[in-house]
Amino acid sequence: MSSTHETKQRAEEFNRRGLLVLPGALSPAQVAAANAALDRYRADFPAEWIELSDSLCQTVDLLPRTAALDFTIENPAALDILRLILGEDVALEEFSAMIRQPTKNLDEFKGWHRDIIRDYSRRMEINAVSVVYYLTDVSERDHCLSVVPETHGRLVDLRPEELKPGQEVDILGPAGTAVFFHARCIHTGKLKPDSRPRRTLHIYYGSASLPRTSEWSQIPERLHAKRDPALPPRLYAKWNVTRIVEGTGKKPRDVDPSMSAAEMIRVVQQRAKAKAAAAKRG
Ligand SMILES: O=C(O)CCC(=O)C(=O)O
Repeated sequence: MSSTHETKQRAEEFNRRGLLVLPGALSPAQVAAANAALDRYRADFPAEWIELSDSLCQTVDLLPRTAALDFTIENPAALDILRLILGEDVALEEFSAMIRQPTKNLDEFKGWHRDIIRDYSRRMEINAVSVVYYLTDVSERDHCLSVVPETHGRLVDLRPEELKPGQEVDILGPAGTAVFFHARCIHTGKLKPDSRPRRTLHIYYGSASLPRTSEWSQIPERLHAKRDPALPPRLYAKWNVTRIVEGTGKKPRDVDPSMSAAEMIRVVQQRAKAKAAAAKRG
Protein backbone atom coordinates (compact mmCIF):
# COMPACT_ATOMS: atom_id res chain seq x y z
CA MET A 1 0.00 0.00 0.00
CA SER A 2 1.35 3.46 -0.83
CA SER A 3 0.16 6.20 1.49
CA THR A 4 -0.61 9.73 0.42
CA HIS A 5 0.93 12.70 2.16
CA GLU A 6 -2.49 13.47 3.72
CA THR A 7 -2.85 9.95 5.13
CA LYS A 8 0.63 10.16 6.67
CA GLN A 9 -0.22 13.52 8.25
CA ARG A 10 -3.40 12.06 9.72
CA ALA A 11 -1.52 9.09 11.18
CA GLU A 12 1.05 11.47 12.67
CA GLU A 13 -1.71 13.59 14.20
CA PHE A 14 -3.21 10.45 15.72
CA ASN A 15 0.15 9.31 17.11
CA ARG A 16 0.74 12.71 18.74
CA ARG A 17 -2.76 13.40 20.12
CA GLY A 18 -4.24 9.91 20.43
CA LEU A 19 -7.19 11.45 18.60
CA LEU A 20 -8.15 12.10 15.00
CA VAL A 21 -11.50 13.28 13.66
CA LEU A 22 -12.30 12.48 10.04
CA PRO A 23 -15.54 14.00 8.72
CA GLY A 24 -17.03 12.27 5.67
CA ALA A 25 -15.36 8.92 6.38
CA LEU A 26 -18.68 7.33 5.42
CA SER A 27 -20.69 8.75 2.50
CA PRO A 28 -24.36 9.72 2.99
CA ALA A 29 -25.34 6.51 1.14
CA GLN A 30 -23.16 4.43 3.47
CA VAL A 31 -24.63 6.16 6.53
CA ALA A 32 -28.14 5.38 5.22
CA ALA A 33 -27.16 1.73 4.60
CA ALA A 34 -25.67 1.40 8.10
CA ASN A 35 -28.77 2.92 9.71
CA ALA A 36 -31.06 0.62 7.70
CA ALA A 37 -28.93 -2.36 8.80
CA LEU A 38 -29.27 -1.29 12.45
CA ASP A 39 -33.05 -0.85 12.06
CA ARG A 40 -33.29 -4.40 10.71
CA TYR A 41 -31.01 -5.74 13.43
CA ARG A 42 -33.12 -4.13 16.16
CA ALA A 43 -36.31 -5.58 14.70
CA ASP A 44 -34.83 -9.06 14.12
CA PHE A 45 -32.77 -9.42 17.33
CA PRO A 46 -34.37 -7.33 20.10
CA ALA A 47 -32.84 -9.54 22.84
CA GLU A 48 -29.34 -8.71 21.59
CA TRP A 49 -29.68 -5.08 22.75
CA ILE A 50 -28.70 -4.40 26.34
CA GLU A 51 -29.92 -1.38 28.31
CA LEU A 52 -26.82 -0.38 30.28
CA SER A 53 -28.26 2.88 31.63
CA ASP A 54 -31.13 5.33 30.96
CA SER A 55 -29.30 6.62 27.91
CA LEU A 56 -27.18 3.69 26.82
CA CYS A 57 -28.37 0.80 24.69
CA GLN A 58 -25.70 -1.40 23.15
CA THR A 59 -25.22 -4.60 21.15
CA VAL A 60 -21.81 -6.26 20.96
CA ASP A 61 -21.99 -9.43 18.88
CA LEU A 62 -23.62 -8.51 15.59
CA LEU A 63 -21.20 -10.00 13.10
CA PRO A 64 -22.45 -13.64 13.24
CA ARG A 65 -26.01 -12.40 12.54
CA THR A 66 -25.53 -9.78 9.83
CA ALA A 67 -23.04 -9.04 7.04
CA ALA A 68 -24.67 -5.70 6.28
CA LEU A 69 -22.17 -3.70 8.34
CA ASP A 70 -18.95 -5.43 7.18
CA PHE A 71 -18.19 -2.51 4.86
CA THR A 72 -17.62 -0.26 7.86
CA ILE A 73 -14.86 -2.55 9.21
CA GLU A 74 -13.25 -2.58 5.76
CA ASN A 75 -13.65 1.14 5.03
CA PRO A 76 -10.48 2.12 3.09
CA ALA A 77 -10.68 5.69 4.46
CA ALA A 78 -10.06 4.28 7.95
CA LEU A 79 -7.88 1.27 7.06
CA ASP A 80 -5.34 3.40 5.14
CA ILE A 81 -4.70 5.38 8.33
CA LEU A 82 -4.85 2.33 10.63
CA ARG A 83 -2.22 0.54 8.49
CA LEU A 84 0.17 3.39 9.25
CA ILE A 85 -0.72 3.52 12.96
CA LEU A 86 -0.73 -0.23 13.67
CA GLY A 87 1.19 -1.58 10.68
CA GLU A 88 0.20 -4.36 8.26
CA ASP A 89 -0.57 -6.46 11.34
CA VAL A 90 -3.77 -4.46 11.93
CA ALA A 91 -6.54 -6.79 13.16
CA LEU A 92 -10.18 -6.46 14.12
CA GLU A 93 -10.75 -6.79 17.88
CA GLU A 94 -14.32 -5.77 18.60
CA PHE A 95 -17.42 -4.50 16.80
CA SER A 96 -20.43 -3.01 18.58
CA ALA A 97 -23.29 -0.59 17.97
CA MET A 98 -24.69 1.92 20.42
CA ILE A 99 -27.84 4.00 20.71
CA ARG A 100 -27.76 6.92 23.12
CA GLN A 101 -31.33 7.74 24.02
CA PRO A 102 -32.61 11.16 25.10
CA THR A 103 -32.62 11.34 28.91
CA LYS A 104 -32.73 13.86 31.74
CA ASN A 105 -30.46 11.63 33.84
CA LEU A 106 -27.09 13.02 32.83
CA ASP A 107 -24.94 10.76 35.05
CA GLU A 108 -22.89 8.62 32.72
CA PHE A 109 -22.33 5.35 34.58
CA LYS A 110 -18.86 4.68 33.13
CA GLY A 111 -17.68 8.28 33.63
CA TRP A 112 -14.20 9.26 32.42
CA HIS A 113 -12.25 6.09 31.70
CA ARG A 114 -9.63 4.32 29.64
CA ASP A 115 -10.86 1.31 27.66
CA ILE A 116 -9.97 -2.39 28.04
CA ILE A 117 -8.08 -2.17 31.37
CA ARG A 118 -9.45 -0.06 34.21
CA ASP A 119 -6.46 -0.60 36.56
CA TYR A 120 -4.41 2.65 36.36
CA SER A 121 -1.14 0.82 37.05
CA ARG A 122 -1.64 -1.31 33.90
CA ARG A 123 -2.51 1.55 31.53
CA MET A 124 0.58 0.99 29.32
CA GLU A 125 -0.80 -2.45 28.44
CA ILE A 126 -3.68 -0.80 26.56
CA ASN A 127 -2.87 -1.14 22.89
CA ALA A 128 -5.80 -0.67 20.55
CA VAL A 129 -7.39 1.99 18.40
CA SER A 130 -11.11 2.72 18.58
CA VAL A 131 -12.86 4.01 15.48
CA VAL A 132 -16.28 5.44 16.30
CA TYR A 133 -18.60 6.25 13.41
CA TYR A 134 -21.33 8.79 14.02
CA LEU A 135 -24.44 7.57 12.19
CA THR A 136 -26.50 10.61 13.23
CA ASP A 137 -25.53 14.29 13.30
CA VAL A 138 -23.97 15.33 16.62
CA SER A 139 -24.29 19.04 17.46
CA GLU A 140 -23.55 20.91 20.75
CA ARG A 141 -26.92 19.84 22.10
CA ASP A 142 -26.47 16.11 21.42
CA HIS A 143 -24.80 13.40 23.51
CA CYS A 144 -21.20 13.37 22.27
CA LEU A 145 -18.00 11.44 22.63
CA SER A 146 -15.46 13.51 24.56
CA VAL A 147 -11.73 12.65 24.56
CA VAL A 148 -8.73 14.04 26.46
CA PRO A 149 -5.95 14.30 23.88
CA GLU A 150 -2.45 13.00 24.64
CA THR A 151 -3.53 10.91 27.63
CA HIS A 152 -2.16 7.90 25.73
CA GLY A 153 1.31 9.50 25.58
CA ARG A 154 2.58 12.82 26.93
CA LEU A 155 -0.22 13.00 29.53
CA VAL A 156 -0.38 9.27 30.21
CA ASP A 157 0.07 9.71 33.97
CA LEU A 158 -3.18 11.67 34.27
CA ARG A 159 -5.80 9.82 36.28
CA PRO A 160 -9.43 10.13 35.14
CA GLU A 161 -10.39 11.62 38.53
CA GLU A 162 -7.73 14.37 38.15
CA LEU A 163 -9.18 15.83 34.95
CA LYS A 164 -9.86 19.56 34.89
CA PRO A 165 -12.72 21.02 32.84
CA GLY A 166 -11.39 22.22 29.50
CA GLN A 167 -8.79 19.48 29.03
CA GLU A 168 -11.24 17.45 26.97
CA VAL A 169 -12.32 17.80 23.34
CA ASP A 170 -16.03 17.28 22.64
CA ILE A 171 -16.39 15.61 19.27
CA LEU A 172 -19.16 17.14 17.18
CA GLY A 173 -19.80 16.37 13.55
CA PRO A 174 -22.24 15.24 10.91
CA ALA A 175 -23.28 11.63 10.38
CA GLY A 176 -20.43 9.86 8.59
CA THR A 177 -17.72 11.35 10.82
CA ALA A 178 -15.12 8.86 12.10
CA VAL A 179 -13.45 9.48 15.44
CA PHE A 180 -10.20 7.59 15.94
CA PHE A 181 -8.94 7.51 19.50
CA HIS A 182 -6.28 5.49 21.28
CA ALA A 183 -8.06 3.19 23.76
CA ARG A 184 -5.55 4.45 26.38
CA CYS A 185 -6.86 8.02 26.03
CA ILE A 186 -9.26 9.09 28.76
CA HIS A 187 -12.74 9.62 27.33
CA THR A 188 -16.45 9.52 28.12
CA GLY A 189 -19.89 9.84 26.61
CA LYS A 190 -20.96 13.39 27.53
CA LEU A 191 -24.72 13.52 28.02
CA LYS A 192 -26.85 16.54 27.14
CA PRO A 193 -30.38 17.27 28.42
CA ASP A 194 -31.92 18.00 25.01
CA SER A 195 -30.11 15.43 22.91
CA ARG A 196 -31.67 13.68 20.00
CA PRO A 197 -31.13 9.90 19.81
CA ARG A 198 -27.52 9.31 18.74
CA ARG A 199 -26.31 6.22 16.89
CA THR A 200 -22.71 5.05 16.67
CA LEU A 201 -20.63 2.08 15.57
CA HIS A 202 -17.58 1.24 17.71
CA ILE A 203 -14.84 -0.72 15.99
CA TYR A 204 -11.62 -1.62 17.78
CA TYR A 205 -8.46 -2.58 15.94
CA GLY A 206 -5.26 -3.95 17.45
CA SER A 207 -2.26 -5.95 16.42
CA ALA A 208 -2.68 -9.53 15.15
CA SER A 209 0.42 -10.67 17.03
CA LEU A 210 -0.78 -9.53 20.48
CA PRO A 211 -3.38 -11.19 22.73
CA ARG A 212 -6.93 -10.23 21.82
CA THR A 213 -8.29 -7.22 23.69
CA SER A 214 -11.90 -8.38 23.60
CA GLU A 215 -13.78 -11.61 23.05
CA TRP A 216 -17.28 -10.07 23.12
CA SER A 217 -17.57 -9.88 19.32
CA GLN A 218 -17.27 -13.16 17.43
CA ILE A 219 -15.53 -13.03 14.05
CA PRO A 220 -17.54 -15.37 11.78
CA GLU A 221 -16.28 -17.72 9.06
CA ARG A 222 -17.35 -15.42 6.17
CA LEU A 223 -14.84 -12.86 7.49
CA HIS A 224 -11.88 -15.00 8.52
CA ALA A 225 -12.14 -17.08 5.31
CA LYS A 226 -12.02 -13.92 3.17
CA ARG A 227 -9.04 -13.52 0.81
CA ASP A 228 -9.15 -9.95 -0.45
CA PRO A 229 -5.81 -8.46 -1.53
CA ALA A 230 -7.11 -4.96 -0.83
CA LEU A 231 -7.48 -5.75 2.88
CA PRO A 232 -4.68 -5.94 5.46
CA PRO A 233 -3.65 -9.62 5.37
CA ARG A 234 -4.41 -10.34 9.04
CA LEU A 235 -7.52 -8.18 9.45
CA TYR A 236 -9.64 -11.12 10.66
CA ALA A 237 -6.80 -13.21 12.12
CA LYS A 238 -8.10 -13.03 15.68
CA TRP A 239 -11.23 -15.15 15.09
CA ASN A 240 -9.89 -18.06 17.15
CA VAL A 241 -7.49 -16.35 19.56
CA THR A 242 -8.00 -17.66 23.09
CA ARG A 243 -5.39 -15.50 24.85
CA ILE A 244 -7.46 -12.51 26.01
CA VAL A 245 -6.13 -9.46 27.81
CA GLU A 246 -7.19 -9.50 31.49
CA GLY A 247 -9.72 -6.67 31.54
CA THR A 248 -13.16 -5.56 30.37
CA GLY A 249 -12.88 -7.58 27.14
CA LYS A 250 -12.69 -10.91 28.95
CA LYS A 251 -15.93 -12.82 29.47
CA PRO A 252 -16.56 -14.14 32.97
CA ARG A 253 -15.33 -17.73 33.17
CA ASP A 254 -17.91 -18.86 35.73
CA VAL A 255 -21.00 -18.54 33.51
CA ASP A 256 -22.37 -20.95 30.95
CA PRO A 257 -20.21 -20.40 27.81
CA SER A 258 -23.16 -21.25 25.56
CA MET A 259 -24.95 -18.05 26.68
CA SER A 260 -25.12 -15.22 24.15
CA ALA A 261 -22.92 -12.18 24.80
CA ALA A 262 -26.05 -10.19 25.67
CA GLU A 263 -27.17 -12.79 28.24
CA MET A 264 -23.70 -12.81 29.78
CA ILE A 265 -23.61 -9.03 30.02
CA ARG A 266 -26.98 -9.12 31.81
CA VAL A 267 -25.47 -11.55 34.35
CA VAL A 268 -22.46 -9.24 34.81
CA GLN A 269 -24.85 -6.29 35.26
CA GLN A 270 -26.89 -8.13 37.91
CA ARG A 271 -23.72 -9.07 39.79
CA ALA A 272 -22.47 -5.46 39.74
CA LYS A 273 -25.85 -4.26 41.06
CA ALA A 274 -25.84 -6.87 43.84
CA LYS A 275 -22.25 -5.90 44.78
CA ALA A 276 -23.14 -2.19 44.89
CA ALA A 277 -26.22 -2.90 47.05
CA ALA A 278 -24.15 -5.05 49.45
CA ALA A 279 -21.49 -2.31 49.70
CA LYS A 280 -24.25 0.23 50.53
CA ARG A 281 -25.61 -1.98 53.29
CA GLY A 282 -22.05 -2.08 54.72
O1 LIG B 1 -19.67 7.56 22.76
C1 LIG B 1 -20.08 7.37 23.90
O2 LIG B 1 -21.18 7.72 24.25
C2 LIG B 1 -19.18 6.68 24.90
C3 LIG B 1 -18.15 5.87 24.23
C4 LIG B 1 -17.26 5.17 25.18
O3 LIG B 1 -17.21 5.39 26.36
C5 LIG B 1 -16.37 4.19 24.61
O4 LIG B 1 -16.32 4.05 23.39
O5 LIG B 1 -15.67 3.51 25.40
